[in-house]
Amino acid sequence: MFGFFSNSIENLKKTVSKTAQALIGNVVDTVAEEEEFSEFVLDDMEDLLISADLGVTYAAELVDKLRSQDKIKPSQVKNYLREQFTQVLNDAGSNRLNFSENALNIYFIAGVNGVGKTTLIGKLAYKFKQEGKRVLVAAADTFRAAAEEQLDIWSKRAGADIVRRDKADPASVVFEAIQKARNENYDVILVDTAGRLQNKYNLMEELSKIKSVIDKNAPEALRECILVLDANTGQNGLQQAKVFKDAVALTSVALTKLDGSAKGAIVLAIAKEMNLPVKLIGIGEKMEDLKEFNSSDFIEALFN
Ligand SMILES: Nc1nc2c(ncn2[C@@H]2O[C@H](COP(=O)(O)OP(=O)(O)OP(=O)(O)O)[C@@H](O)[C@H]2O)c(=O)[nH]1
Ligand SMILES: [Mg+2]
Repeated sequence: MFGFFSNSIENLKKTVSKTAQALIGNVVDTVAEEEEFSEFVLDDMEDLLISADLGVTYAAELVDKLRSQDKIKPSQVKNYLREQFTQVLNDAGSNRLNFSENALNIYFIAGVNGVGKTTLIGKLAYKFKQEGKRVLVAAADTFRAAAEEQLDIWSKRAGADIVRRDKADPASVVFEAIQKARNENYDVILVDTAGRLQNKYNLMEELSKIKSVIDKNAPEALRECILVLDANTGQNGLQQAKVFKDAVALTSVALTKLDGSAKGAIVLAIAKEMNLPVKLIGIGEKMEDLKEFNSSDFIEALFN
């Protein structure tokens, strides 16, 4: 599917190099030369995993497994982490973006303000256009003054069409987009939503209202509810994921701004704590800077 964006492991390695150092390099440097997993060594390891943004619970779990065994030696710590991380990513489910040929595909995009929702939609619109699809974007962020204009610019750039109604109710914009897509045979609707309203409660209310318009009018077309997270927010992203998961049934995560981030371990924390697969990664501000996330490539890039 993503042939157009296919990228070498070498580029991915560059993207995750800071994460690899924080998460694996530092642990290996500290642990591998030790004779055994003493309490002292295990404490150091736990601290390093936590500061790499793996999360307190997950870091403790990884260290506890080493505490209660004597088969794995400190010199094998890299391999141990590799096995653990591989399993967690596999358990969280497939990384492939759901898509059905010859049907309408709706992607609902949510996340707090500034994480990169609108940019992701521009990139996704472009990707689908490159694949010859008919793409409609729905400007359901009617709260922030410049939001619709920004989406308009992205959709023109990508060659997609847009439904926008200044200051209208976001749910009605999505309703209209679904009608238009049906009447005019679109393949894809990308729904852009607000990242900030008067308060968090209002935002969650609005998101579930938009979601229920889709559930009522095109339940068979809803392909993904994607939470967009900024890789640099680290553990804070996990808190965001919990709030959004309660409001709308998330199916996957898009991790943006992974370029240059040292906090890419959030991919693992999200898989572990939320059981959500990361499906897309943003690695820059340009239209082409979107990649399909692939667990085994990610592991490969982290560990080699
Ligand atoms: N480096 C980098 N910057 C990104 C990436 N994705 C988005 N950005 C930048 O992040 C900033 C915010 O992006 P938006 O797409 O406007 O974020 P948003 O979530 O729609 O924001 P709101 O509509 O205010 O909620 C912009 O300056 C983007 O260029 C990425 O993958 N890498
Ligand atoms: Mg936006």
